[in-house]
Amino acid sequence: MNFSVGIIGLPNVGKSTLFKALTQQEVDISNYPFCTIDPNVGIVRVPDERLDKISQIVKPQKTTPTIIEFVDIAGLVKGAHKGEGLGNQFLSYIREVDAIVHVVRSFEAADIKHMEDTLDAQRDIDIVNTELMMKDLETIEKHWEKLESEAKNPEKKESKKELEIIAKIKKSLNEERLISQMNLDQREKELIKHLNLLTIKPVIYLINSRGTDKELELIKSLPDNTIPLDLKLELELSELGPEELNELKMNPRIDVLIKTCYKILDLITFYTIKGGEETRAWTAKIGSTAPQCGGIVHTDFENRFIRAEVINYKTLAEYGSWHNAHAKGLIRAEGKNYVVKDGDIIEFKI
Ligand SMILES: Nc1nc2c(ncn2[C@@H]2O[C@H](COP(=O)(O)OP(=O)(O)OP(=O)(O)O)[C@@H](O)[C@H]2O)c(=O)[nH]1
Ligand SMILES: [Mg+2]
Repeated sequence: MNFSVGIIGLPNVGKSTLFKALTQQEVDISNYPFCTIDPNVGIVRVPDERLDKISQIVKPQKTTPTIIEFVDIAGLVKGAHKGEGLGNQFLSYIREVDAIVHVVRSFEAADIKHMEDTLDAQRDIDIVNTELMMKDLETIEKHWEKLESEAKNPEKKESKKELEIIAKIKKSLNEERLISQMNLDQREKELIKHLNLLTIKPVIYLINSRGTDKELELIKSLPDNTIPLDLKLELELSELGPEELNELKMNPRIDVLIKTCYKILDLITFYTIKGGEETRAWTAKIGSTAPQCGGIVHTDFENRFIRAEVINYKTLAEYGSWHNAHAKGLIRAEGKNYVVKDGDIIEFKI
C-alpha cells in the first residue's frame, strides 16, 4: 500500500529544496517564485531501525524497506482559488495526496524574494489555508443543490446524513477552521470521501528555519504537528556519505519528517521474512486485520488466508534469533480477525 504526501506552500519557500533532500532527484531550485510548475514526484525509502535489526537477526539475501511517495507541488498565492498565480490547476494535485507537508518560510535571506516581503509564519500559513478552504467551499457549493434535492427523497437516508455533515463543514469553513480540525468520525469521513476535499487531509507544518532566536520567535504559537527544519542544511547533509557526516559530527533530521507523516496518516509497519530470502517492511492502516495485511503483500494471502504466524519485533529482538523464539513457542498462530500490530513479523499461511 503506497501513501503519498504533497508538499505545498507559498512560492520560493523551499518546497523543492525539501523534495530534493528527501529524494536526491535533480530538480530545479532556482531562486525565483513559481520555479516549479509541473509537480515533481519521487519515492522515498522509509528509514526503519527495526528493519535493520530484523535483517541482522535473519540475515536475508535481500532487505527491502517500505516507501512513501512525495509530490512537490507548484507554489500558491493569495487568490489562487480564483486563478491568481499559477491558478487552480495545482489544486487537483493536492486532491490526490493522502497528507500534506505545508512548508513555511522562516529563514532570513535578503536575496531570496518573499511573496509577502516580510517574515510572518502565521500570516503565510493563513494565506495558504484560506485558499484551500475557499476551494473546499466552492466544491461544496457545486454539490449542494443536487444533494439537497436528493435528501428530500425519504428513501435516500444517506443523502440526508451527507447533507447534515456538509452543512457542518460549511459552517466550520466559514469560521475559518480546517475540516481536519473538526474531529469528524470515520463514518462521516467515508460519506464525504467522494468530494475529495482539500482541508480534510492531515497536515504537517514544516517551518524552514535555521533556528536563530529571532526566527524561533516567529513560530511560538503555531499548531500541533509543527516541525522546524533548516532545509538548506538538510539538502547539503543529504548529499554527504555516512563518513563525512561522522567527521562533521552532523546528523540529518529529515527522518523526523518522514516518521511524522506515518503518525498523521495513522500507519503501522509490519514485516515479512519469506523464509530468510527477503526481509521486507510493509505499510498498513492502523486497525488492519491479518487478511487485509496479507492482501497488501499478495492477493492470494487475502483471498486464501488460513492463518498468520506472528511474532512481534520486540519479542524477536529480545530472544536474538528466530530459532530461539521458535523453540520457545513464541511464534503465535492468529486467525482472520487478528488486528495486526505495529512491528509484527508475519508469515501468511494459505
Ligand atoms: N538561505 C536559505 N535559502 C533557502 C532555504 N531553503 C531554500 N532556500 C533557497 O530559496 C530558493 C527557493 O527554493 P525552492 O526550494 O526552489 O523553493 P520552492 O518553494 O520550491 O519555490 P517555487 O517552486 O518557486 O514555488 C532557492 O534559491 C533555495 O536555495 C533556507 O533554508 N535558507
Ligand atoms: Mg519549487
